[in-house]
Amino acid sequence: MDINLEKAAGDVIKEIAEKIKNLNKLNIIVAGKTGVGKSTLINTVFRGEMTTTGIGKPVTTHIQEYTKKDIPLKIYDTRGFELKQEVQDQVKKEIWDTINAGLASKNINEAIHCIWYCINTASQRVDPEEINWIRELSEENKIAKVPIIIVLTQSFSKKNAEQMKNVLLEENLNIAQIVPVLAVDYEISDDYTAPAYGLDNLIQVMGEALPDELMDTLSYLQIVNLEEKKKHARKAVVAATIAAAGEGAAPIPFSDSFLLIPTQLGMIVSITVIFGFDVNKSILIALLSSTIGSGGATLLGKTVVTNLVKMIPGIGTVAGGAISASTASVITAALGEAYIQILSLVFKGEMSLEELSSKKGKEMMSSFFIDELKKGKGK
Ligand SMILES: Nc1nc2c(ncn2[C@@H]2O[C@H](COP(=O)(O)OP(=O)(O)OP(=O)(O)O)[C@@H](O)[C@H]2O)c(=O)[nH]1
Ligand SMILES: [Mg+2]
Repeated sequence: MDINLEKAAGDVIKEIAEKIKNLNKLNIIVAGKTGVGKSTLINTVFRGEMTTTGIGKPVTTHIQEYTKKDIPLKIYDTRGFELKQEVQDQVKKEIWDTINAGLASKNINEAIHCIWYCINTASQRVDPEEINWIRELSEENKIAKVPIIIVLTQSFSKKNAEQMKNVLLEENLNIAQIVPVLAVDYEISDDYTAPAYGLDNLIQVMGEALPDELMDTLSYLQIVNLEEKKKHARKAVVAATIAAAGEGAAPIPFSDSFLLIPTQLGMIVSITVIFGFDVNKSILIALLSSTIGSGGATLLGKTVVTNLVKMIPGIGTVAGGAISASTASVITAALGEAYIQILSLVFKGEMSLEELSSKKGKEMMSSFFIDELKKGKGK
């Protein structure tokens, strides 16, 4: 049984699109006074520059929702939030109405998953009214339990941010976390620019606060935290490795080894979605041919595995026309890990997406794969 490389790559492309289309939608309310940096924050954390290129439409007097085609994210942006008691109460009520409408829908795609309350660190102090407002919001939240994250924006002074965080901590508010960030580099003087930081931390906190059903979505959407993507992608590798090994340790006949391929391709789909890159067919062909493909058109055929086993003694056995469970899992794990490593280089800007299908890209994938096989042997 031969698996055609072209066809496999084409199937993966289709499955990636399908998986992205079916991701659960993430809905976030972003609140805070005018000019604190809400839009800047949203546009730097998530793909799509939602608040500048997305479609905004009013939901209530003070809440505007932003969506964008093909992006599983909805941002509820509060507008005109001033510290006049009357307006404050109104905004709070509008937030509650929005949360309750989401709860009533009993649909994860309509629920509000998180609230970011933004305070500008550069303002030096938190108004007591603002603390009150957050307290009241978090009190009402006791049943709905929507995670509230206080984001200290424009925290170019880490010292001020730390002070502000401590002041807020002393208030014992019922919130998930307080996270200082600087979304974009901040020019302090001609010769000093404070570098952006903290966004990866915000994503880590989100990862802890959101339900599992939203982890793929969060990974796909966020463009600031590589470790979160890697961690999540490794879960897909572990799942595929277990599936590849099968329930028992029974050898997998070569005539059946094509059964492994869907598992491995499914893993490639998951990792691609988590990284969120626009991977095309030639990249996938490059990846597969430089790892589990032979020079020809077959994937994980007998010759491929026999050669790998010969080249790297200790990764398992090929006996009696069968591949052992341990060999299957070592190869699967190595493929997943090699793909994660190469995509990490793209994330860090050390390699372009186009380069992946070049000779250099293929050589790198191949060498990552071999290194991983060596590490995995005898496990
Ligand atoms: N350098 C730098 N500038 C920032 C940062 N965050 C916000 N700003 C600047 O602060 C100003 C206000 O930011 P916005 O993101 O528009 O603030 P907003 O909260 O969306 O404001 P409204 O939509 O009016 O409520 C803009 O000029 C931003 O460029 C940051 O992290 N770094
Ligand atoms: Mg804005």
